[in-house]
Amino acid sequence: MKIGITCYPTYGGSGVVATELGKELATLGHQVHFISYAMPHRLTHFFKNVYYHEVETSSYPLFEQQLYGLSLTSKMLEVMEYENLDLIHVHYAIPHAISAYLTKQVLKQNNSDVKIITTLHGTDITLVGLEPSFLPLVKFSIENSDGVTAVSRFLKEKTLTNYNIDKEIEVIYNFIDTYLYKPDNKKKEQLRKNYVQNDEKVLIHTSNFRPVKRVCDTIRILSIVKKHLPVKLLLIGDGPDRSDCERLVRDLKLNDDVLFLGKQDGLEELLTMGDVFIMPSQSESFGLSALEAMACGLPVVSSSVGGLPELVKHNETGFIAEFGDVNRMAKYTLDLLTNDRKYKKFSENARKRAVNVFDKKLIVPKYLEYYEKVLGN
Ligand code: GMT
Repeated sequence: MKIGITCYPTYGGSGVVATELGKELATLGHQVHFISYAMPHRLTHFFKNVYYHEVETSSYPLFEQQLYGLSLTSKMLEVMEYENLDLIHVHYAIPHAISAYLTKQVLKQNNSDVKIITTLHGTDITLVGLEPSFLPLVKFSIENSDGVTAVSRFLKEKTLTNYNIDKEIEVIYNFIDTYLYKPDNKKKEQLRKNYVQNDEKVLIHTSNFRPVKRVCDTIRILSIVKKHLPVKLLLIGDGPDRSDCERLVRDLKLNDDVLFLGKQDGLEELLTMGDVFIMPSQSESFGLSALEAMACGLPVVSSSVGGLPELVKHNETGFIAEFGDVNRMAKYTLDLLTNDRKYKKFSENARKRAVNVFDKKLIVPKYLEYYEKVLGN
């Protein structure tokens, strides 16, 4: 197949899923054309069968706002003209799905066609898409995609009810390369020497530090756990809430206990040095970073919002608690860190669940089957 993929190229989970999917499809022999405003950050080097088309935006003084959606449509049309794609798969509805729809309409004028598949990832449905300025277009673009997938059952239900849509939506979970993301005790020991003392436990959180992630809650959880055992919190990533978090750390006098590592590549290595992964989000359609941690053998203590209960099996691969309930999350964390047998069992369960349910070898074929279905093959 010849497949176009549009996604946000930066650090967000939707871009990661889109890029890893494209790389896998290319490995399977399909031709993949990424169309975006920058090179997706996981396209680190040359991959056979992968092409990248950069969307240029105009900075003409009349346009106070950038017209990205229109520039993207033009680039999709250009790629279609020269590459004759079978389908365009857009990740994150806004504005990608509407640009793809426009592309399809222009092609129709020339008696040509392309199938459009939209994958809904999270805040495109639960937050941004609900803003009155976006809602009608998000609804329209979902209704007029040839195929729609959602990354959890939760997100599918939210889409159908919040937008009053009557459309088949296929649930295809996020996936992980469990060969790359795996427990590694040797690496764990080496890395820990750089950050923590021998007897200290390590809590890890990775995110883009947006308010929905509630990163400050990870610090509150640490401050409770720390009263009972030596422990450090590694915060990986950056974003709007970082300054608030740093302020809270100073207020609670936890300067030596919370390490801000900023944006990092090579997460698969850093995660191996953690003991428990903390995800206290207020909204989370799936929780890809929790899956990355599970694949590395880290039990997850998370909130119970959105699609998280579909990923984290309570009292088996970790624990879930109501969002904001830092006392309960701290209690669960302590329970894991003070009971070696339980910890070992949960760690094994987390790894097993990642391998048996969410490995890329199981999920990527589901996308391919869905492509075939939409193409009518
Ligand atoms: O919806 C977002 O906030 C953006 C998106 C992203 O690009 O990071 O995140 C969502 O997509 C991920 C990949 O499918 C999911 O694992 C995340 O749970 C989801 N984020 C939220 O729902 C907040």
